[in-house]
Amino acid sequence: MKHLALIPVTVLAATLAVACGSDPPDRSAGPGKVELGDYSITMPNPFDGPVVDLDITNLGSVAHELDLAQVEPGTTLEQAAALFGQDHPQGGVLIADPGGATAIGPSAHFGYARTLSPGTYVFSCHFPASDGMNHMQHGMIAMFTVTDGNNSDLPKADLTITLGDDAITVPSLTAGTHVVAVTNIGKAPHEMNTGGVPIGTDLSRGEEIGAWMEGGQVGPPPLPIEFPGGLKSIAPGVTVVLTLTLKAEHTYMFSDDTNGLTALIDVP
Ligand SMILES: [Cu+2]
Repeated sequence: MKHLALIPVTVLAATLAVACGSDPPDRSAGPGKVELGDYSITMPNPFDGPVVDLDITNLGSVAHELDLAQVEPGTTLEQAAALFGQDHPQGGVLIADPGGATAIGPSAHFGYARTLSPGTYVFSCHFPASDGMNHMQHGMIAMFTVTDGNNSDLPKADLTITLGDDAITVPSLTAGTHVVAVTNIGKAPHEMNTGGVPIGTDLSRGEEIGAWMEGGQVGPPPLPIEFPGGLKSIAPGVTVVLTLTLKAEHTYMFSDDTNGLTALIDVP
């Protein structure tokens, strides 16, 4: 499980804001809007799946993640929060860890679309806050139900990134917004942390970013960094369609830290 200590250390490496209404699923076309705040997650519930298409905006002042877990139906938010407070959550109410989204920077607009089997899911953010607690402990957790009634397809992708056991393969990229199908073609689970810095930045300074994030992202980052959103560990054969917005004149790193794989791409 990847619920703790998830800050990518390479650079290149309130209240519970829970959308828990009982409205019928929205069967209108188009992605569901998800808004991230400091520290809240606002999203549709229930969600008419099994294709879950989310249009995510970070309205907060710091980067957030969306850890994703499938839990037993009937699990309470308190039970889920208690589970994710463990170092290695397992058993109990937890059914699966399908793989959510890695760091999404302030003001970033990010798309996350995939198939999820009908069930009960929890999004939460485990990034450290400056007071020693994490964002989830400040209320950044939301539970949602995925139903099985929608026949919509995954968004059509413009580009493909493959996560293999020996390499991350990324095509040449241009500035702007891209719809990217990310597929795990390997035999092991793989993740894709994503970060961008101005071309020419000393990449060995990545650890400074890691330390700044561990400290709760207080003040400006030690060097300019973009977090367009990435993908937590997905199982072999899984495809998630991400919408990524890339800045010109930046070097982007796509990294699978667990497996020590990286791909560096300059966006002109
Ligand atoms: Cu957060």
